[in-house]
Amino acid sequence: MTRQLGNYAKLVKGGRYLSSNQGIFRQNGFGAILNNHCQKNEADFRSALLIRSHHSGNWEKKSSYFGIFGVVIAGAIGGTLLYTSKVYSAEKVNDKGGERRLDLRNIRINEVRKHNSKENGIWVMYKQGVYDITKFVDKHPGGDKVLLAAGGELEPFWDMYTIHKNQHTLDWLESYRIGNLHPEDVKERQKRPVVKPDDPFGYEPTRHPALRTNSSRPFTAEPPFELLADNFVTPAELFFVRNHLGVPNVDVNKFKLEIQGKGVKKPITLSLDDLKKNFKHHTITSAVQCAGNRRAELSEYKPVKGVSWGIAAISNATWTGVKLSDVLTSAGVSADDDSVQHIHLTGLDNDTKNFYEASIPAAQALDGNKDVLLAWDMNGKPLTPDHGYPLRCVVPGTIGARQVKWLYKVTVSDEESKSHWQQNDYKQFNPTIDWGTLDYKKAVPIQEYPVQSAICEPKPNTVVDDDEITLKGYAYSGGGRGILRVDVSIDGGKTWQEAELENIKRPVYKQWAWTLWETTIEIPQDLQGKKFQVLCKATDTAHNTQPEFTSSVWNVRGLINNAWHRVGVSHQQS
Ligand SMILES: Nc1nc2c(c(=O)[nH]1)N[C@H]1C(S)=C(S)[C@@H](COP(=O)(O)O)O[C@H]1N2
Ligand SMILES: [Mo]
Repeated sequence: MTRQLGNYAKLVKGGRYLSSNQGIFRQNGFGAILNNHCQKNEADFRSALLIRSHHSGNWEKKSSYFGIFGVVIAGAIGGTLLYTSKVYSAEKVNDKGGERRLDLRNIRINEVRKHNSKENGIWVMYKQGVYDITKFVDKHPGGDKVLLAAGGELEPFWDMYTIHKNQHTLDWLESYRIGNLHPEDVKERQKRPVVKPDDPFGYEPTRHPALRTNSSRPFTAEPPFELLADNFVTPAELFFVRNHLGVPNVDVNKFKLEIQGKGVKKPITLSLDDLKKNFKHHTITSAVQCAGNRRAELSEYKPVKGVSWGIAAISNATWTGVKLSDVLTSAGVSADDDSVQHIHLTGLDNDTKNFYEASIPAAQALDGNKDVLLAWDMNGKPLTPDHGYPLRCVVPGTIGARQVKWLYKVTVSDEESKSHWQQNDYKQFNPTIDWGTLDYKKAVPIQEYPVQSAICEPKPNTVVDDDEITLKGYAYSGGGRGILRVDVSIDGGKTWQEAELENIKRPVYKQWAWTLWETTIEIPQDLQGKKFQVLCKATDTAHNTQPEFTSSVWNVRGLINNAWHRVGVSHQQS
């Protein structure tokens, strides 16, 4: 491992791809796999770099490359496919990969699923093909991320980055072929989810297999934290999902957005086309974080109620839409009107009695600089069903709960929304208040997020045999405050080292996106051969910093835990 790797600043200025490849290659096992493989074929390696250094896209493009190298497939296969696909993409692809082969046996899907670990072997499926890539992974150790695809299908990982397949990579994959997926399982796999109009959860979409499901009805899931810090822009398929109700079935041709309420001089109803035609389009990059992110750590201290989120109930995307301020202004709403205090946002998801609803301050909604969007696109594509298709409200810097999905009604009012989620949830209390003493009327709804950060790499319980360790993670603050610093410590906070922040051009006073960071820290003599914790804390541009202990932020609903994030690892003398 080399120290220079974590240097994001270098990555962005000149030769980003080159240094980012090297960086990513060296520091995570996945990258290492890729690198080893490619060195065998130096020409490929170089031309791939060449292609990449010619590429001068915007950050989103760059980040997807960044992602490609960091993530995908989670591993060897994906990496190699992605990698080589850039080199050979000019070639005509005669995609024979994964076709049924008469010389090979049929394998049932249950058997494939069992081969999901290094111990049991690593099998993957592509179309009708079954592949055993254990040997490949053995030869190139350290690629933990490959396990995310183990026992499952490759397509969802490829699709995520819309990578072009090519003959070289498909041939390479075929060399690991061991059989055909049993024809009955092929049929089963092709079935679409069954729509059940009478079931409140009758329209749930198919989700990416890498998502870690916390609950299925309503659906809540987070991406594997191992992948989170690999992409500045989280692929939509991996973006965390927090639904309180079933996904509504929306006919976009009949879809209408209503603007109504106090201070609305002319109530308006707009189709999606009206919105797109009549208002100026804006694209922003903004993180969404559930107020319950990192709740699981709070329950380690004392039990709390709620979805047991890990550290990945947060994601970052680009959003395209129109400003809510423009739409409200066109309806004659003015901030000077005393009855204009709160904007209620209502979604189409409901339990037949109640629709999901939340409200935000009118001052925020009417201020064009706050970038509150009515968005139809996420990462340049229409919103997916889980993220609010066809329209959602994006409220930058504010907790996820206010960023209403499947938005169909905007109501201007002199008071807050009366909804359950505004009044009887998403409020914080001091650590002594328990269920017996809790009075929701005594607290205000959480809106802006405080400063937050977490370590995505290393994984808990990693065994390090080097004399240094690389840390990677995210940091984020609400209200448009950016991240000044992320500090990491290996000795419980006695001494600190400043991490490198990913160098991205951001608007100064409205930093809606998260900040990725990384750094390599030396393991001092007295910790060698021992168990210890690495930890991080961020400081935002208002110089707010994270509290040291979960005990001081603990609250009965388990909300906005932003205590220092700690990961236990151990060192083993090599
Ligand atoms: N209509 C509607 N909007 C909603 C929700 C919901 O259940 N219904 N959940 C909210 C919560 S609590 C969060 S954290 C975010 C999550 O957004 P995501 O699923 O796109 O990540 O959506 C918010 N908007
Ligand atoms: Mo949330």
